[in-house]
Amino acid sequence: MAGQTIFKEDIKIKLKKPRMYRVILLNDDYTTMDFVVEVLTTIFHKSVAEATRIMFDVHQKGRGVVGIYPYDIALTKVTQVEEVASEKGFPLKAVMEEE
Ligand code: TYC
Repeated sequence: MAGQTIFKEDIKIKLKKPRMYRVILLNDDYTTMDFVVEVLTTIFHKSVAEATRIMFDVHQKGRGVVGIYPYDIALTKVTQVEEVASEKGFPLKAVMEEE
């Protein structure tokens, strides 16, 4: 409105924390260990040492958290895992769960 002053003190900025999602890798009997490490280094940017640790953890426990991301990024990573795995004929799967 013309002639009105908006005081800085009256402006409330609402910053909502984004909901975050765990990306979880699932074990299977067919995907090679090397391929899982490759997925973790390329798609999830883990070091080879960390990727190897996560891979063995998932291999032993059946599933494991790879990372926690906002929705779009988590979904992209889950989709990328599905894509690269099916290209190679591996059943490797990742799922996402809200934190
Ligand atoms: N269990 C697989 C094997 O023995 C290796 C593997 C690890 C597969 C982790 C998937 O998410 C996975 N070759």
